[in-house]
Amino acid sequence: MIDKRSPVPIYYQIEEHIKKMIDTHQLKPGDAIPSERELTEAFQVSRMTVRQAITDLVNAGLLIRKKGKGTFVAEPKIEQPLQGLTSFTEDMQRRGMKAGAKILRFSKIPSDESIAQKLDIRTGAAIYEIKRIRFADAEPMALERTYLPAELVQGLTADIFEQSLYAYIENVLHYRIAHADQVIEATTAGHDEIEHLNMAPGSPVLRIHRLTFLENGQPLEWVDSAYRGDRYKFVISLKRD
Ligand code: 16G
Repeated sequence: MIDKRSPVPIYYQIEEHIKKMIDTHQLKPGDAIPSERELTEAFQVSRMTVRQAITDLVNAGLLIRKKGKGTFVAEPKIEQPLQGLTSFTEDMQRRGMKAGAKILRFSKIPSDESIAQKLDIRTGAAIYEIKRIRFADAEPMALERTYLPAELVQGLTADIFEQSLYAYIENVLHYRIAHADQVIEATTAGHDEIEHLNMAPGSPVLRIHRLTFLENGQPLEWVDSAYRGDRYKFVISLKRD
């Protein structure tokens, strides 16, 4: 399985070998992979070579190193389609997972200039500010800060955000959510993500900004969220016209 005369570097051949075992389910999420020593003996290569292969797979998110315990096969990342304006709750339901939320902040405050501009309200007008952790089953996936114009969505309470905001907007307030502008960029975990998403300092985070509009063109929400880079990937199918 490892060809030492091949021009393909040996560490790369080991990576491909482990990847294949994951793809073919010989190694499943949560399984421990053999120790460096065992792999060194099995492949008859240096420990450095084995370590390089494993480090690459850890960096690619396919394996996880747990201090003092060993190296394990990672859970596959959640694939989030980029088409369609959906809520976190709907996304989880579609995957057969349970959406959860933990509210860290719920307050009604005067908007600063920057949020006011985005929500197209005057500076100082009341807004709701909600900070919550979003869970897929019991696993924390994202940290979300949501800002809504208080005049538009009167009577909001914290428990609405433990369930689905979009369900409340559509089924109780009977507004039609129409479209959104969204930006995704790569960053690393800050203090908040390290604390609330159980991430190690420096871990990758996908930061997403969403400005959502109602059918009449009025901005409904400005959302600043951070998704775990080790658990999420975004997919889209493209058509050339
Ligand atoms: C998603 C949206 C967020 C929206 C929330 C409503 C992104 C990046 N963000 O998390 O803008 O407020 O869904 O979810 O997709 P809910 O209806 O489950 O409360």
